[in-house]
Amino acid sequence: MDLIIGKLRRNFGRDVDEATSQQMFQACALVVRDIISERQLKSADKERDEHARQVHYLSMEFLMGRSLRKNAYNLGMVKPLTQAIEALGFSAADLFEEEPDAGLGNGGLGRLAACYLDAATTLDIPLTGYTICYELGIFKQKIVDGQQIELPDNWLDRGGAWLITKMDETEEVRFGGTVKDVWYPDGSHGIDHSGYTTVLAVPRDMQIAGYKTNQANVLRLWDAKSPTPVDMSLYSAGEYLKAVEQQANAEVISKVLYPEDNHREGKSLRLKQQYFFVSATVQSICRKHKAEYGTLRNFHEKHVLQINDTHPTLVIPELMRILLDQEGYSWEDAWYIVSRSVAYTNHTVLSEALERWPQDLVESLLPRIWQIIVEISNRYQSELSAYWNGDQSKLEKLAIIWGHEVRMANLCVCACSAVNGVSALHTEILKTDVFKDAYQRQPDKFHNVTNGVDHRRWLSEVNPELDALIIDCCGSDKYLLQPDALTELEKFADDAAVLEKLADIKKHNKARFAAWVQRESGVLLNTDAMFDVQVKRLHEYKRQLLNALHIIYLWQQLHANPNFELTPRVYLFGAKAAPGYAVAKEIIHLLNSLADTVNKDPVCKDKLQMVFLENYRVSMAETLIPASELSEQISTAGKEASGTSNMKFMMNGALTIGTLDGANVEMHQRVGDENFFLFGLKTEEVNEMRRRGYKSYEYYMQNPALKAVIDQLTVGFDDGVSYAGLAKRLLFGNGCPPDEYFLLADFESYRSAQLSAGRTYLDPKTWNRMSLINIARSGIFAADRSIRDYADEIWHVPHR
Ligand code: 26V
Repeated sequence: MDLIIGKLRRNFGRDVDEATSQQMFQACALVVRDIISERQLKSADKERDEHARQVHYLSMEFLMGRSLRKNAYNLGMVKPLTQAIEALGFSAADLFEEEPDAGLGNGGLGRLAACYLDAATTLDIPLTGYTICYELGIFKQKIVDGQQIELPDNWLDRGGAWLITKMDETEEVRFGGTVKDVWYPDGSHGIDHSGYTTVLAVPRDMQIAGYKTNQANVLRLWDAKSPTPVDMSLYSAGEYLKAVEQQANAEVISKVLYPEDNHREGKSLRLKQQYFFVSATVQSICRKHKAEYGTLRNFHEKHVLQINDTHPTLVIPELMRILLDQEGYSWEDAWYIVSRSVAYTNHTVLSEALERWPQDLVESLLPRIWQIIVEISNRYQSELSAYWNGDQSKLEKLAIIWGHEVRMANLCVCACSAVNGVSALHTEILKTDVFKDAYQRQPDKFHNVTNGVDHRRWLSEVNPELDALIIDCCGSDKYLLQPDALTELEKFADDAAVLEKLADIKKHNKARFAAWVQRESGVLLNTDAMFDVQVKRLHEYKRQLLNALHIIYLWQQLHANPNFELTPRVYLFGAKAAPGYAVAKEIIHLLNSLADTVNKDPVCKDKLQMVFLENYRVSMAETLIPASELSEQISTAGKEASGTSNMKFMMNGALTIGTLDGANVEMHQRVGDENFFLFGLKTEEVNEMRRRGYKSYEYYMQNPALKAVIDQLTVGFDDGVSYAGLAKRLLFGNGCPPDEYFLLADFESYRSAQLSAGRTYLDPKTWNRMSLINIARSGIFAADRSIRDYADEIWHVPHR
């Protein structure tokens, strides 16, 4: 308590009775930060003394969410912190709500990185995360007249309390200019790079605490700064505007997170962002390594650089550049080190998301890096040509540079010691399809590491009552460090008292979430109905539209037949659309039009409610997921690499209605048909139908109920807006194949799975038993398990 008071006085010049809750939040954050900092310094000293091997996790995104309660949790001080806050006259719960989400990510990929920081630290692995210190995180979503509006997310004013700026560890990153070969008198070769623009990369470190360990790690966020605040030479020449412009050009690099998710955006600013954070990161690692060892010869023995999706691929040529140009190593020596230091995780098979950069952009922005890529590409071509006896079709598919573009995934596959997918099915698709030929040539390079989530955050912290029940049943909190121990819960699958408690907990969580929604938006949720939830980025492959079509069907049936069988439902949606993704935005509009219509319709009263939750984000998920009963994981088979919210729902006792896609396959395998509402085409069937020429129109013509639903899109709803465009897209396509994601083909199967979920819900004993089994078998989806897999199979580092 004294520590908090001290921070208030020294940092804000306020006594407790004058402090705003924002200042109070920041004071608490600073106190907690100090504690982690001390630990972090000790961890770093120990690692240096022991010359420990280190992991570096490079990711354009870390979707951290809030940190105060989480850090307190890991330090075992939630109780004392809460007591101190309350003793000072504040509500702890309200104070935790004061913290803005650190929204430095789009969705699953960024949130996964955040979960992995926690797990690696908890497992005593020296791991550093690297990303960009975006001034603006993922945009804030507002719904106005049913449509998405984007607002800037200025998180740093308060969220900045977690960051420690290390000016003395600033790195310089160079863009543009020209490169010339130089030969020195001794016959050696060098590179002269001139006319470049320098941008400073200033580290702002976030300290990461582990659970029940003294280990602490760092997430390093690079902030872009201009080397001269305003270039005075230009200023005196009367070029004031030019000087200011130069500064703005440098600092714009860390201004904003690109909000495209699973879609390529060939903008030069995005490439600048990638090189900026990668170059700063590699230089920083090399600088520390040289200070410790005096040479980079043993670099690969001491470091592994994990490339999170292809966004940080430029680490490969950047490390080559340092070894060649600064250390003067031969190409062979440099390649030996680089290829043993990097590993790549693929997170998507969508072809529109696979990164390719135009040659002229790379060449003009990064002339030296371009030369190195060309050399890597040429050498790879010769190797492949020898292996495939010059088979052009293979060479074309595997090429790094092709059609004046650089293909980042192929560069990763070429250079990395390990390539992994993020679920069993996804890895299988990588091996048999996306990277088929590379796999055939080097099968040992390919691994699977199924994703996992931080179960301490996503179960214990956000669902304290469930945490207490588990501890009570299992006799200890062992599951927190050994998630597999959750299986002990299964002994209680037929224990009526435990099942009832489980149901009570869900009820409380529903009430808590409903109260939150009412406070935030005034909407009143029917807590007696089943909470059926689909929250994730809006993308056609995730099929929010299939869910909507089914709701239209229910609504029509209620009209046609007052006795229509329907278990009361509240359908909850949350989804942000990429600002430039028109179809996704239209689907959001549809969800809102439909929700308005359904909610006002007397025939739906107490039976059917539908709510679009504005601005879905990590902190919303933390109260929503514990309150959820049915988890919608309904992507077209073969499209969702893994999914991670599916795991969070499972841990919190929601049942899944889902396709055999991503990690759903492994969830279904663990709980069996009887504890999962499975539906839809399988990956192979989807591929087969695509080969044969899928005709969605036939489903439309042969199923009158489905036809009525699609026709309703054209007619529209109460607000008079027509969604004919979406109907046309489903039936005829529009610059794309008709119904590219097989909604019509899966409709009947989805309808019947929905019906079955509804019926099961009416039998609480069965439902609660299924729920308990899902929780008990969810341990395998803890991030601790994933990180152990990475540590053993890819990083080769010890762990607890
Ligand atoms: C791609 C791009 C392309 C360029 C513009 C910006 C941008 C931003 C993000 C991405 C990443 C797309 C890949 C992705 O997010 N994959 C998701 O990864 C999750 C964690 O492995 C996984 O659970 C999801 O299934 C997968 O869609």
